[in-house]
This record gives sequence, C-alpha cells and structure tokens, in this order.
Amino acid sequence: MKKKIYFAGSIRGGRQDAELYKRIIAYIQREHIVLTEHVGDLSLGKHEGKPDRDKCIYDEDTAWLRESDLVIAECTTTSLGVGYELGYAEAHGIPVHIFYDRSRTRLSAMLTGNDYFHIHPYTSEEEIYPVLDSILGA
Ligand code: 6K6
Repeated sequence: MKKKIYFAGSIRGGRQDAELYKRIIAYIQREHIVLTEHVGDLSLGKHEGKPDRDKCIYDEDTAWLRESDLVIAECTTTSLGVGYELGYAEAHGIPVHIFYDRSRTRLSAMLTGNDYFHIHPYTSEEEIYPVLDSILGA
C-alpha cells in the first residue's frame, strides 16, 4: 500500500544538500507519496523568503505532518525547521527516520539521545537506498 511520507530537509538552514533531497524524494516517489516534494525543488530559493507566507507554510506543513504515515529526514545540513518538525512528529506519534552523513556532521544529542528516533548514519549516498527499502517495505 502507498504510504504518505513527509520528507524533511533544510531550506533556510542552507540548500547545499538540495540535490540529494531531490534524489531521495524521487526514489521514494517510485512507490509512495511524498507530501513535501518542494523540499527537493532546486529553484526554491528564488520563490522563498516572503515573511507574509510563513504562517501559511507553518499551517500547511503541520497539517501534512499530522496526515503523514512516516517522517523521513535528511539532517546533514542543520536546520531549525527540521528539528522542530521532528519534535512535532514525535509529539503526534508519527514514526521518524533520520539520515545523516557521519563524515560531514555530528548530529545533535537531542536526536541521538532520544530512543524515539530511528537514526541512520551513512558515509556514502548509496547506503541510503537499501535502508529506505527496508523502512518502506520494498
Ligand atoms: C516556497 C515555495 C516552496 O516553498 C516555499 C517556501 N518555504 C517553505 N515551504 C514549505 N515548507 C517549508 C518552507 N520553509 C521551511 N519549510 C519546512 O521546514 C520544510 O518542511 C522543511 O523540512 C523545513 C526546513 O526548515 P528551515 O528552518 O531549514 O527553513
């Protein structure tokens, strides 16, 4: 059965991994629904940033979070928004899987120290996809 996935990745925290997000989203979309495809939109920076849109973004994203079956987050680039989304998902009982490149970042103890989160460190991108298969039940 198709699952609804909330993919979380940095936006204002920095877009250096946006191409990686796009590839992960495309991989998940082969079998499932990604509610947050825009996180992998490489042109996002051009449209993003109008403060009057922020309330709409918050309302829309938290509604998608509540609706999702699963959160998958790529946390190599640190993002306050992603951190907030992970805590929000935990508060609503939504399973959370976190990926990060262990050679590029040291994940916050607020994530690694919390047994609620399923954490998947990797050293190369190819390691991500078989783990996604097992999470998504391929
Ligand atoms: C315009 C067009 C497409 O997107 C925009 C505006 N920005 C956002 N739209 C949707 N979700 C957002 C936007 N900015 C942040 N988020 C949410 O917070 C995403 O779900 C990301 O997972 C997370 C990123 O937080 P920051 O703190 O890095 O921005």
